[in-house]
Amino acid sequence: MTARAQEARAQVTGDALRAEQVALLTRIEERLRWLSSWTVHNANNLREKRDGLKVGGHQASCASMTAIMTALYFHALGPKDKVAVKPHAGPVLHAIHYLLDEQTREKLQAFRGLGGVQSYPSRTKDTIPVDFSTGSVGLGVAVTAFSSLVQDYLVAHGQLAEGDTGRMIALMGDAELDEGNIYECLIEGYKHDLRNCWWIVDYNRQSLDATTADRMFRRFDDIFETCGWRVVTLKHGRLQREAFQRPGGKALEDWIANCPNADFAVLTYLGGAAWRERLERDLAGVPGVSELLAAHDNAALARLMTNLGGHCIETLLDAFDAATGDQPTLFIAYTVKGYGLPLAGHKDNHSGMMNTAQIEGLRAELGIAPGEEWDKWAGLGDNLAARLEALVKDSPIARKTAEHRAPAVPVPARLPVPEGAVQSTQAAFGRILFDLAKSDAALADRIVTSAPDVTQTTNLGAFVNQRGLFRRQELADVFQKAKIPSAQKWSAHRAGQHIELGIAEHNFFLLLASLGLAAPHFGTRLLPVGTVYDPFIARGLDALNYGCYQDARFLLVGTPSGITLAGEGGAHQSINTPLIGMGQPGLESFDPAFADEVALLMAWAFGHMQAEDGSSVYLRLTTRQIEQQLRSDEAWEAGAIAGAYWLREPAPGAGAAIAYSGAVAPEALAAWEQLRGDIPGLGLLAVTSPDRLHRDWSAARAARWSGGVRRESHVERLLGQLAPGAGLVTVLDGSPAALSWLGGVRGQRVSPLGTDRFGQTGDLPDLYRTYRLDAEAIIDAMAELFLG
Ligand SMILES: Cc1ncc(C[n+]2csc(CCOP(=O)(O)OP(=O)(O)O)c2C)c(N)n1
Ligand SMILES: [Mg+2]
Repeated sequence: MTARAQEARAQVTGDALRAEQVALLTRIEERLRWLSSWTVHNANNLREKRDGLKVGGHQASCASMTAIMTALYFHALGPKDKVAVKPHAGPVLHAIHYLLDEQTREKLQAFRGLGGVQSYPSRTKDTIPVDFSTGSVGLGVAVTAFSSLVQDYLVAHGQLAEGDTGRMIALMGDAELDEGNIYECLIEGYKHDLRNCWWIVDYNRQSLDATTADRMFRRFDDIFETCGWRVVTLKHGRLQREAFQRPGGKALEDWIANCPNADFAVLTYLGGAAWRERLERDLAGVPGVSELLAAHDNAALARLMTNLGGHCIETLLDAFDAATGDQPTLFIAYTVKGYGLPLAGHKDNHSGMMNTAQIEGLRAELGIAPGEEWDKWAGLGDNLAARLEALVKDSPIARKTAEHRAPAVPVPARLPVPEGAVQSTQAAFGRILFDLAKSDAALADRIVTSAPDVTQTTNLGAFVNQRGLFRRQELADVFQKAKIPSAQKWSAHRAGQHIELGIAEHNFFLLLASLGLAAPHFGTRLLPVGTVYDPFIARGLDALNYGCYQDARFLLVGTPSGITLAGEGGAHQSINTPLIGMGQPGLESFDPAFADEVALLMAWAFGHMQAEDGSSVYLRLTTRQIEQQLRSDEAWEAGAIAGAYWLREPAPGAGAAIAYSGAVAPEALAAWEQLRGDIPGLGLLAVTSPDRLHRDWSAARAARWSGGVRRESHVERLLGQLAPGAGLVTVLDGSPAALSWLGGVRGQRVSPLGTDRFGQTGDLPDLYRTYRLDAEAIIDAMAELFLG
């Protein structure tokens, strides 16, 4: 045989194999469409209901993506790839793992019930492998870009072999393209030379409320290409492309190109007869069109018109195969929301559900007998079922290894306390990190710092001088080369340990989430330390919550904070962050006052971030220089970690105490000095963590009610040293509610001080007086408690 003949034969064999693969994957797509629909139907219509509430689920959003997910999971996905799945396509992901025998029927039947499959994929609550939790749209998309960056960081640091890298993939809805965080992430990604990242858009041109604006056509291509992405648009399926080649086909193609999204959706919903009527009208007299239409009955015409790229397995396989190399790639896969369901195209289909007759119709259409709804390959015959089973078992995703359990990084029992009789918590934090950076502790090598353009002003600069900026390509410090004096000597190289970010705080929190998942994702534990101006935590709050929800582990430092920031004024002074710290699950927050507390809490944090039942940690710091405490022993330390300790022990049964948090320690001490003559045995409670104190109190109470171990919480023990009717003055530079609850612990009277109005510029004496945080305010509050 000649070489050319051999080539031709190989082509024929290749085509036949592809056709076989497409035929099998088409069957799998049907199963995923069925199982996801049935899971939602079962939970809403068949399972017993006790509360009259809608269970919910998104059949149309699932059906929109089943072909995309089939082609991805059973063909394109490599064992090292990681995927963030569009939240409302969660049931499809579970159906995939059901086919892989990694999900149980019981869990699917309990969809959206306690202990069942979660509404949206969850790393921590679902039992199948979930690479990224999703739910708040946009976040699961952008996080993949930051995880690609983390992967590159590990490669550059010799912690991950280039051959063990994968693509970080987001399967996203088109409405996610409306979220601003996507574009912040694009810009940051471009700066960091993002690679190995795929975003696949389920471009059904419907969001929750509406069909999307026609004007956006091609705009996304421009935006992404500008930021260095390859854009692959999958507009038409094979049927359509073939039809376009026939006489009249070009007119049909143009008609589709110009059809408004809403019209396309309406016609999709109405079906074949409506398509025919409209096309006959719009394309009347165009040569070839009536023959083209006549060659399709109504069902075939509806199939043709909805044969978009995102529903054509062959088109998807070809596109995924062709996207070689590591350039970040956006696939815009045109789809129909509710494809293959009677809900297809209807504008209300986001939460719409098939009624019983409709789901029965789909069941019959797919050849599934009543009672066999949960059977993986029902109605397909043994031969086909065996081939499908084999395809599923042979797919790369079936070879995916379990997530890593990275060994812990040893943490020194103590971190040295910075010297100095007068210090701020922020400076102490910077100094402790600097000392670590100079040390050869294993811990220091795993710390990765980052900040949204506030590296210098949050005292990370010294660490960066020592350990360098991370860049895949070396970048000299031009100022240093030019011998221009500067405190910041920031050369960028592959071994650098600071990831420089632009000012967008949202990116910063997503990066912390990605870094904080390095251990399970890539098998190397990183200890991320991120600093942000405390009030701007609010800018990235949803992303912070997102990181915590996934159990990512990081140390967040909010600094400077409160009205203690004085000169910067009301727009920069944080007020409610102590409440954010208390209210955020997965984040243990602290408001320390002294440098030795900071050292203690940082050492504890590096351990807690690695503990099985640990969490992320948040330190709220300030630039206020305060006089340090002389300690006679280490007895205070356990209390400081638990959330509070007596800075001045009360006499047994004392009638009052002052409880303070953070920067106002000097005012609390001054007031204590002035009052202790009048109130014998007056206590002074240093509350390092209202958060931990409250959590422990709640847990102890809950344990009493639920038959758990009966124990006294730390705060009950502390306040139990006072008289039952004692008076408490609480004070912090933040919302007074963070401490006012202390009065409820033992029913003691409380007078809470704090800030509950916007701050303003001023010097500290003026501001503390104006906002009633000074010693005089504390004394007045105490007097009021006693005199009424
Ligand atoms: C941040 C955020 N806002 C609002 C919602 C509520 N919500 C869930 S899905 C959705 C629309 C999704 O449309 P699209 O991304 O196009 O997905 P489709 O279902 O069309 O595939 C909205 C508004 C959410 N989950 N997250
Ligand atoms: Mg959509």
